[in-house]
Amino acid sequence: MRGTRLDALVVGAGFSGLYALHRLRAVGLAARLVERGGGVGGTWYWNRYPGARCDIESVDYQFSFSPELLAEWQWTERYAAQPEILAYLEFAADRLDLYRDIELSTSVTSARYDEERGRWQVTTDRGDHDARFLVLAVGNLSTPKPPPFPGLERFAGEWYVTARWPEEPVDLRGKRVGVIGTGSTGIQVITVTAAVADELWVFQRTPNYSMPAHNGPLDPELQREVKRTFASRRHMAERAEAGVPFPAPEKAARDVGEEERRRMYEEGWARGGINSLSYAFTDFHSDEFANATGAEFTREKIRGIVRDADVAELLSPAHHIGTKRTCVDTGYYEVYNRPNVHLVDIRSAPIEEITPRGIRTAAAEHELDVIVFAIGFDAMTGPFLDIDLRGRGGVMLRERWADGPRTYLGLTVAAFPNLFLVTGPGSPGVLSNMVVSIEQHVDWLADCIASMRAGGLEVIEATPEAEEEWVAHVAELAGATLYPQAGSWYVGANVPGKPRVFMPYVGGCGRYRAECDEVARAGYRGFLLSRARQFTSG
Ligand code: FAD
Ligand code: N01
Repeated sequence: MRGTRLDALVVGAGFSGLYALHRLRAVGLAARLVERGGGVGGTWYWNRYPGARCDIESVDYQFSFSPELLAEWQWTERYAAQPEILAYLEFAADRLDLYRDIELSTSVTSARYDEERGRWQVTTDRGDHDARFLVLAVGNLSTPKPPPFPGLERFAGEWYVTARWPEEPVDLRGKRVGVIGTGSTGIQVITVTAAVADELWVFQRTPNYSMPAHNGPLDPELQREVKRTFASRRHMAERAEAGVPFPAPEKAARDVGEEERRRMYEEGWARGGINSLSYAFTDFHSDEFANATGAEFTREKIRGIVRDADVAELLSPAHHIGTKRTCVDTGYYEVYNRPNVHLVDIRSAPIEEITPRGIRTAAAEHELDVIVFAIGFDAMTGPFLDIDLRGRGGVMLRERWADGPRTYLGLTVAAFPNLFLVTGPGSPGVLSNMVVSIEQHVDWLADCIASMRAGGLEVIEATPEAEEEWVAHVAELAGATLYPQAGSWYVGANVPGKPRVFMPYVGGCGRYRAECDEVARAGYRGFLLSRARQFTSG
């Protein structure tokens, strides 16, 4: 088994894979890309559910590397909807002439590192590839959780998983719809569906904090200004904690009085967006008091919007705000004032089964025409572990990560030479504007490969010591915050049996970038680099 001989194989055609293919070509590699979906776009190809849109402002949630793309593309809204982001990625693939090296409707099933030849043998469901470098741009929210409820096969109505929403339109008008899940996805589906469904039943296990989007058409003048100043805007985002171009907070919550705190939160709420409140104070994610002020402010807002006090109470989250990804909405809490929307608390009365007629909880049976599963993803590790990956000596990634993922810089794994992960565990990706993290990761790995080629080197591999140190560093940073305390997908708590390890790097995009740059400047410190099988320490 050898297959098509390549310098690099990229897996995944979302933001990450498209940019990786472009950059690897630019450094002179014969590269190809394989993608499971029938089109490019990744997240934005699969998540066609009603209400899907970004929670980072459109003008920041786009590529920065190409002046041509930037000049030509016009965003229509402050937060673009899924069809527009998908169209943007198709436009980018077209303009960058990527399609000729993309194989769609193709899944990588396994990849084995051949030590003798220093190459990856990759198996797909449509043929094999033989590549020097393997770039897994497989996403971290791309393996949806299958519905775990007994009886689903007997349900007489229609049912949909949000991240596998069909391409043909689904008509929810006049139907009795049940939505399970109130994360970012559920909140978007619920808000839009409430206006069209006859009756909407929301099955909520845990409420989430949601900030107003204040979405609307993008002012053309503002867009022109953004284009004109884009380089400095992106430069600021790249050095900020969350990859967005806002100045870092300067004060701790205790440094200001209650009145001033409230004023700052009100200002944030009026501005809207995912960082409405969290950008107020330096210690928002690390100090109990600071965090409690933001959480209580939001709960007050919920009580102010939702007229039924019992429903408002049920919608009020108890976890530390921001330690699960904060949602962004357009009228979410308001939908609970509608007579056709019913909140079902499945914390106190869990779902027992799906019946032919609907959903039965421990308290009642709800008759439904449609069930929507917005129950999330096997996040961060799922897409990597779905592939049977074997490194040096046949070691399996599934075994190496049995107690939780281990990476060096979130980009590489010891014993898996010439393998690069994009936004892997141990990277700041999921806590940031992902496009900013993706561009940084891809630039770093492409520069690394270019520098290897310039030096006549063929193999790069993280040392176990460097990996160990990085894992400890990621855990230490997280331990100084409130993040690990939440039962979130960041710690694997949403998938039964998954190791409870806090996976993202919480030090922020700016610090992470500096650390990666320093590793490169020091001759790829923490890596072994070799010509053939003769290693030289980096
Ligand atoms: P993806 O877009 O997930 O692409 C990975 C691709 O790899 C997929 O198409 C998948 O089919 C393919 N793939 C996986 N495994 C295989 C395999 N074995 N073989 C072949 N192909 C494979 N982030 C933000 O920063 N801001 C936002 O506003 C935002 N909104 C989001 C909204 C939704 C609904 C979701 C689910 C996520 C959102 N995210 C957001 C996160 C989002 O995933 C990233 O912003 C970004 O789109 C990820 O790009 P990617 O290329 O890394 O991964
Ligand atoms: O998934 P989630 P998501 N029985 O895991 C519930 C990004 N994103 O798809 O919390 C009953 O957050 C679960 O309840 P609980 C963003 O990064 C962004 O919504 O486990 N309920 C929860 O309510 C986001 O964080 C946007 O108690 C079950 C929900 O389902 C990430 O993707 C839009 C259950 C899952 O929430 C994932 O978001 C969409 C069960 N067995 C996604 N299992 C933007 O706006 C799960 N739940 C940009």
